[in-house]
Amino acid sequence: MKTVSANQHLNVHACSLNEYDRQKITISGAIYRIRKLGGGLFFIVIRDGESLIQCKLESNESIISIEEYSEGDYVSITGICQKENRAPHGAEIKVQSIEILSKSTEEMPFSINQKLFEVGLDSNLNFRPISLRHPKQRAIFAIQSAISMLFRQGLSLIDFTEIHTPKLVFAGAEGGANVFKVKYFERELFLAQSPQFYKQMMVGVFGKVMEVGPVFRAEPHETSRHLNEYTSMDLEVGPIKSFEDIMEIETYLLRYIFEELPKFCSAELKLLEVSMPQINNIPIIKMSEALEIISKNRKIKDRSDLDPQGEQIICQYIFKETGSEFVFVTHYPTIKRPVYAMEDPENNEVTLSFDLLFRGLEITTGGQRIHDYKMQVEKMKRLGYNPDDFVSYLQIHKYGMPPHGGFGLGLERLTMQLLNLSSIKEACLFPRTINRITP
Ligand code: AMO
Repeated sequence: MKTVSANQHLNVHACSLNEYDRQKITISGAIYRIRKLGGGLFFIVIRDGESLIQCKLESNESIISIEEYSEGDYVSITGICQKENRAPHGAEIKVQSIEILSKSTEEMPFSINQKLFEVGLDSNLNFRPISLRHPKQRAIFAIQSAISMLFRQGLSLIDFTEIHTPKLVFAGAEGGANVFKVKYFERELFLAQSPQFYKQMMVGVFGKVMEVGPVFRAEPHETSRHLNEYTSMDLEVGPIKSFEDIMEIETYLLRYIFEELPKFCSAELKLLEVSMPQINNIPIIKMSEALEIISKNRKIKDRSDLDPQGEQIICQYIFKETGSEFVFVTHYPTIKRPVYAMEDPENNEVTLSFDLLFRGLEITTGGQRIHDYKMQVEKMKRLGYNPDDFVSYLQIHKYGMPPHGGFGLGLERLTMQLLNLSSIKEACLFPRTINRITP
């Protein structure tokens, strides 16, 4: 007897059911729905972590009593697999026996077997282990999983090495107040705001490095675009000729991810009716030009950064002019960029850096870094840092570094924009915000 369980045997999927025509098989999963068809006929639909499996039960032919089972019960079903065009994956199981592996003791807080998922954000997040079982919620994270896998795969293909850097760190790399302090025995450490210093250190070792990992920002506000813990997809590379090399790599990588994505999650992309962006060349504009465009729409108070509305105006303008849903905005003001950012030698009020905006939202920051020791120490002093606090980081500058740069791409922000979600919390399995720390 063959056992088909996507949970236990990763190489066998519900979608390969039709390979077992007329054979006796066992599957396991949670009861998704029980449908009475009349004449003693029932459908029990099983959710097996991969997909749905239709099982047909003729109760008058068997000793199985359907009343024993309810939605959510985790069961093991044995029966004969048979072709059925109307069933998911073209096959169903004619049930011979059912074993309950785990009985659901409570009624579901909401239905997860309806086509639409009409549950408010708070209930969705409060009952996250349950809401994520809805096919539409699950689809978000199947797509997200494929994105982060393709990020790593796309960079492996061009010889990047994957690294894993500490999340307990001696200093916040991004400046600002949004750093979490951690009591570390008798000392104080911080939760990493980004892998910035470490990925730079590793350029001196491998030349091209990448990391996908958690980072922490003590955001004291709830917004639709901020989390206090998010997944950062980072790369760092040297030697480079200019920070434009970094934008070229990001263009290649996004093109790769969006071209490959349908191969890994076409059913989920279809279920969520995702409109895939087309990437040819991504338009590039300077921050000063962006501000000019925005000022034609409305007054600008702060000329050092783009606010959310400004980002939307720029994206709408670029889409109208070029058809691109992405735009690089370059040369951000020095006062708005962290201490490691390389200043433009022709105008030190701006940096050789960029943000990438996608459908009205910043999803990436990147740029060239300072590689010269004197220049880095001078900038630290100018910004009020004590270089003695950064001795281990400054080793890279002291002992020779190539011109280098990189970027950080927020996985949840990319997911949110691609899937047209209204809050970043929907793009995070278990979001952390100032008001939410469970589940
Ligand atoms: P930055 O701080 O701009 O740059 O962050 C990079 C990207 O991370 C995402 N992001 C966030 N996502 C969710 N919640 C937040 N609170 C949050 N903050 C940032 C955004 C943003 O574009 N070290 C640099 C990157 C680099 O230059 O390599 C950095 O971390 O998508």
